[in-house]
Amino acid sequence: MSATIQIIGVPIDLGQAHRGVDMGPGAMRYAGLAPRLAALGYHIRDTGNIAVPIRETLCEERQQHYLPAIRQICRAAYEAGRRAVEEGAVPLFIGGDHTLAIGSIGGVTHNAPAGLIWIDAHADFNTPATTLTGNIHGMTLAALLGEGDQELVDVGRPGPKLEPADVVMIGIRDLDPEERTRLRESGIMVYTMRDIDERGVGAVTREALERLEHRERLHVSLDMDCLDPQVCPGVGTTSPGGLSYREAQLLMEVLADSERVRALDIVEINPILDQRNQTAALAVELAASLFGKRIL
Ligand code: 6HN
Ligand code: MN
Ligand code: MN
Ligand code: MN
Repeated sequence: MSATIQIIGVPIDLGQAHRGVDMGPGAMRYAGLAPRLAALGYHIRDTGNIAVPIRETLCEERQQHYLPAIRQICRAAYEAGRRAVEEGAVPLFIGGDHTLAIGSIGGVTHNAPAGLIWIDAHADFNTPATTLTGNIHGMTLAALLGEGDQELVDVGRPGPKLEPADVVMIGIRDLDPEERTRLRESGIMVYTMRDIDERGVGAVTREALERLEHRERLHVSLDMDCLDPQVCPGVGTTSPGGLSYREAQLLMEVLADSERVRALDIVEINPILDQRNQTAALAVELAASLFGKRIL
């Protein structure tokens, strides 16, 4: 019996300002996500996209940065993730912006806790009190830890979904001033780009896995802006000095070796800003590495 990967599309673009992130799920499907993973021996179940209202139809929510709709969509993502896990499948959430992780990680931890590996240029650790943009995709991880808008904190089930000790961040290089203070005081283990420069991504990733040793199951949340914009132009919030193609691959390969990954988000791909779908194609290759593709 081969393991099942369930693809769950979440074409949400309400958590940020750039148009086009809603086309991420299509871009990854066109880049061959399902056949690539099937070739590794998985059974692939694509359950389509979660319904997301078109931005233009939500004018009355603009002032609230689309909080009511985001909450609704995250609740649906939560239920999809919860069900996938209960059915023994590995949920693969394809976005869409990073707000979807409020639902995906909540759903995956519904019946049992999991460790979270957060791979991103950003910490997404703002609250409404610290944000400079108001964009909710910059508040995702704070909400998962119980801070910020209560409506987001309580998606799926009331209260925080993770403890700070359950989270490790990799690739961080772009923090807002007050977000940075919050993060330093949070107790979360953060591996910045400097750590990767100095120690190498392999050593950093192995240490990250050790930090989460108390959690057998891992959820990986992969924001494609963790990569350097030169290899990954198709994201909304680019930040220079990111992971190279091989560094990102090695990160996935070391995570795969652990055999503990039980859920994955791939978020923030913006096909409008991309060149010939290369960011989606790279996302597919990274997913393949995470699910056990071997060079030799
Ligand atoms: N992401 N810190 C910035 C903000 O608007 O709060 C950027 C957030 C980026 C979020 O990339 O998922
Ligand atoms: Mn992010
Ligand atoms: Mn980011
Ligand atoms: Mn505002």
